[in-house]
Amino acid sequence: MRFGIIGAGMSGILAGIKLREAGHDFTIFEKAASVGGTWRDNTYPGIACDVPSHIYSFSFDLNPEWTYLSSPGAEVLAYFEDVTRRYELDAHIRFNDAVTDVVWDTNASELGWELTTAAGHHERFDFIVAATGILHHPKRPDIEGLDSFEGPLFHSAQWDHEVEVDHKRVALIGTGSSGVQITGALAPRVESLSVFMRTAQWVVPVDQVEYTEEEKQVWRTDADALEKLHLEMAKGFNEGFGTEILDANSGMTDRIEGECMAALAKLPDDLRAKLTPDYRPGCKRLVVSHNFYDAVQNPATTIVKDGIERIEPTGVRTTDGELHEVDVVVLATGFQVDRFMRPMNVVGRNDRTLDEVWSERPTAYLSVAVPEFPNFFMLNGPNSPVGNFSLIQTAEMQMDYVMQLVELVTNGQLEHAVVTEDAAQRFDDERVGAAQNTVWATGCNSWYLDDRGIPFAWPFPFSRFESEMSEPKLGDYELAH
Ligand code: N01
Repeated sequence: MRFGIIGAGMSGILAGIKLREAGHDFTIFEKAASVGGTWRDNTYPGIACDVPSHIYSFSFDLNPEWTYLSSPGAEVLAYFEDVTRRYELDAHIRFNDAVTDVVWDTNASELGWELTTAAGHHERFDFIVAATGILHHPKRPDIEGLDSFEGPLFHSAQWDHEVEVDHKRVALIGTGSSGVQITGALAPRVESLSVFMRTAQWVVPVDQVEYTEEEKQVWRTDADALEKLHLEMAKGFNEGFGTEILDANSGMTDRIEGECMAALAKLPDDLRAKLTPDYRPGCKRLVVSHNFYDAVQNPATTIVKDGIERIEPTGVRTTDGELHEVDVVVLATGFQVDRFMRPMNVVGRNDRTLDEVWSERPTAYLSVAVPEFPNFFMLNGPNSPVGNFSLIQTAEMQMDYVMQLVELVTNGQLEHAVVTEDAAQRFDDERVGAAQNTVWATGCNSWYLDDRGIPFAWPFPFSRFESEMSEPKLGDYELAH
């Protein structure tokens, strides 16, 4: 069996490790020159993983060396590079070659996927694992005059390190997780930081916990202690952020609100008024920060709540008529979360393209499979659990599920792993129903919402995801004749 893996970020690396372990033949296609995905691309000042590092690690490769509870982005990237090296994946990765087409070929005697890259490379595979990420395509905001700005202007995920920001006047548009981390890092460095905040965010204050040499030494020498830490943290996060948070009126939601309100209460009145949200915590992804409340009180920082009228050559004009003159504009405006592997041309059975199937919005049976796309799986695909917990754990569960489907194909129980239309529709109907009862649907705008305003993330308790991924339901797949 031959596997084509698309993407050498966290999930693609995981897929390679699992396939290598099982003795399969695979190639990982990576459009960039190195591994790491989002952690390679996002290098903005202040970047850190706000999910604790000891759960943002592969369960089979825990890392005693994490420096902080939430370690800096460069450290997370170094971890993935190190894993790639130690599991000898480099030789399997085709760098600097984007996949352009993946077509289910029915002409050859053996059915399979014909994969083509931008460089004109063709290869045939029995299975495809699309590990292309969710937060991948930067979203440029629809603001008039964006191209008229005379100075440097760039997206948070495409930070231009050639541009000097120290002692400069900087405009930062967007206050999601990226914008808040950038605010914390830039405020002490710049002449002025104008933070354009369209909607106040719930920002949970946390301590920045640095691990001591003694703690690391324990984890280096006692694998059980390290695993216990990982399991306990994962349990807490999955129960809390994977389950309890779904309920807008849960005790956890109230506790989070209390913590944020206590931090807000220490701010001057005008700042508190600007920064206090008017929706339930958890409706948008919670932002977590150890330095945001200090940064907003830095004399260099101004929180601008007036809407943006347009960008002009010298700055940002707000709806009150004021021109905020700046040297640099940073767009921390998020990602196009409905793209997934597209614009890749993916053509399944009966010439159905993924673009057609997803013409309204992307969906996937149990977040992994799409009808008419045999032996084609996604990691962190549409309807996956997302939020304030580890996407690594999600991808690991999805990959274990995929490996079981592969086994069903290799042992002949399935001719190909292709989910039935009926099963996919049933899942989607239930998912959409459940999604409308979650905190995400309680009156805020966020990247969790689809074009109809319905949350697309996994809306059930995390335990249900674990149970669905533990074993494929054979009856939901087309059985071998
Ligand atoms: O993007 P976002 P992000 N005019 O979409 C604003 C992950 N992540 O890159 O709230 C003005 O959350 C928009 O305003 P509003 C994490 O999953 C993880 O920050 O829509 N403003 C909002 O403030 C996260 O959730 C880590 O009113 C405009 C911001 O831009 C996800 O990435 C770190 C605008 C976009 O926020 C995305 O976070 C960083 C406009 N036209 C990110 N358009 C970890 O530590 C948009 N905005 C793991």
